[in-house]
Amino acid sequence: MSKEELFTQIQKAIVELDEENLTKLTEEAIAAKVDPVEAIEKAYTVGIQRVGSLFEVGDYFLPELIKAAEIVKEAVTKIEKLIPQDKIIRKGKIVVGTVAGDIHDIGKNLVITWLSTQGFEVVDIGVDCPADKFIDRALEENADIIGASCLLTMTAPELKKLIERMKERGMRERFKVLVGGAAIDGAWAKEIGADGFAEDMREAAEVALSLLAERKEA
Ligand code: B1M
Repeated sequence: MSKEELFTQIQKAIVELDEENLTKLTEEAIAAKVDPVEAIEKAYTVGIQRVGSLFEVGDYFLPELIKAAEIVKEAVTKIEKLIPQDKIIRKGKIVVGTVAGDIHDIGKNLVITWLSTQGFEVVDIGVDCPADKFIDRALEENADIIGASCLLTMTAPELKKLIERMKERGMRERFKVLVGGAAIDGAWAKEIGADGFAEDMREAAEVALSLLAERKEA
């Protein structure tokens, strides 16, 4: 099977919630030593986004959304192991979580994996994190950057709250703030005063690196 065909089959297995086939196809992808990031972006992410669209139009319901998330999470955990580690230098420390009220973590976990493989030390603070949890952990860990993920329009104001809480606590200059997730864009990130926005996991590492450089210059 060609790589393109394999990716199409993976997307199809996700949309059909066919766990057995997805496991088989994921093993095939691993045996074929596919580029893990390409597979994540072009096969698994596209598949779960299609499930999201079916949910949005009412063809799929919450149980289907949950099932799709479970099988994608498991498959991505296996594929991620193919990502080579950049162990040369520790570039910086980043505390990453999903905002309060939001339990989506597939994208956050991918961002964490990618940042880790790019030389960042990452502290995962989980999902449903209030603003103070980000700040407290960043202080405890002596982090350089706070990274916040947000998938729901309803919880996007939590990102604004995070910046405001940092200001209230006199911490705004202490940490750089990187935000991302399907519910927001670069314009919103700018509007709330975040230091950086990233569309995907690769961009997250690029932006985190530039934020680190800005910190060192300051
Ligand atoms: Co939900 N969900 N969900 N969901 N879900 C969305 C987000 C939605 C768009 C689906 C839809 O209607 N089309 C919609 C939100 C609409 C909106 O607000 N605009 C939605 C909804 C409505 C809900 C519920 C409210 C449904 C309900 O209960 N009625 C509910 C909310 C629960 C809650 O959080 N309180 C809910 C629940 C769930 C599940 C639990 C079933 C499951 C999540 C399981 C899990 O994460 N463990 C789920 C899923 C799977 C989705 C979709 C289908 C897929 C999300 C995903 O994993 N994408 C999603 C539809 C969609 O996104 N199109 C949807 C794949 C992942 C690789 O991409 O997360 O975007 P993503 O991450 C990317 C980038 O965004 C970026 O990099 C990542 C990797 O490249 N990125 C960052 C992410 N975080 C970043 C942080 C950074 C930088 C980049 O810096 C720190």
